[in-house]
Amino acid sequence: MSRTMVAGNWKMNTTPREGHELVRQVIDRVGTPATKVVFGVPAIQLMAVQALVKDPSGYAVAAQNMHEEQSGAFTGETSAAMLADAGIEYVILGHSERREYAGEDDELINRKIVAAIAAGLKPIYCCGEKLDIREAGNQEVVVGKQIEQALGSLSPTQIESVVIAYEPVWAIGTGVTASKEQAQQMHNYIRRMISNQFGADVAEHMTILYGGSVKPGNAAELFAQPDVDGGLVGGASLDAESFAAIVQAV
Ligand code: G2H
Repeated sequence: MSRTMVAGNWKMNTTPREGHELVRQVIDRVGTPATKVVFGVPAIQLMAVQALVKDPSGYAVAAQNMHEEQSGAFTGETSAAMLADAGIEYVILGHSERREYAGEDDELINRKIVAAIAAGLKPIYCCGEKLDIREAGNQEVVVGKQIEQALGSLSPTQIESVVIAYEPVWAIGTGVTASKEQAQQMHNYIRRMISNQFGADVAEHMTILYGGSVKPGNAAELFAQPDVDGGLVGGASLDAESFAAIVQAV
């Protein structure tokens, strides 16, 4: 099975009406995609977009977050079971904005990942270093520690459900993209880490996405790198023409 994927992360953008139109326009442009295409949409739009992407094949929906507990008195939260029952396939976990604004750390993210997999969801686990870490040359140490804490406890069966998104924080929403060499170097490092812990076969099949100012103009060269399997796309996923062009760059 192909490792490739392009996932849009709309973040807190689009009303339900706008989201419906955006998905319709992407499907109109792309038709049946040559890669897996995922729409990471606001919670209120999950079921409506899920209904929209049933046809043609190749599309799926991601939640942008979920709670780590199965159920209970957690006002305003969404559980893994709720997402799974609604037919949602993916959930984005550990995005740097949730680390920054909701105080999430890799210990909590690990609990969310375990809960997601138990419910049958596929987590898209985000990791990546901040600018000061990159400037000090410590990106491998920091990203390695994130992955160890978030994914280290998983069994070989559990890890097979996980997609990793490497998103250097200094490239998110800034217009600055990692160079293709920087992306390939970190993706290769991550794949070797997965190989060491879970075996070469798991690593060979793992989808590792790049995220951080992916645009139609830089997608093809990033996706051409041997360990870059596609992208997690924020700003450019809000424009149907741009997102369709990125999907077609895989
Ligand atoms: C990183 C990315 C999507 P953008 O957050 O996850 O956003 O493409 O706007 O940098």
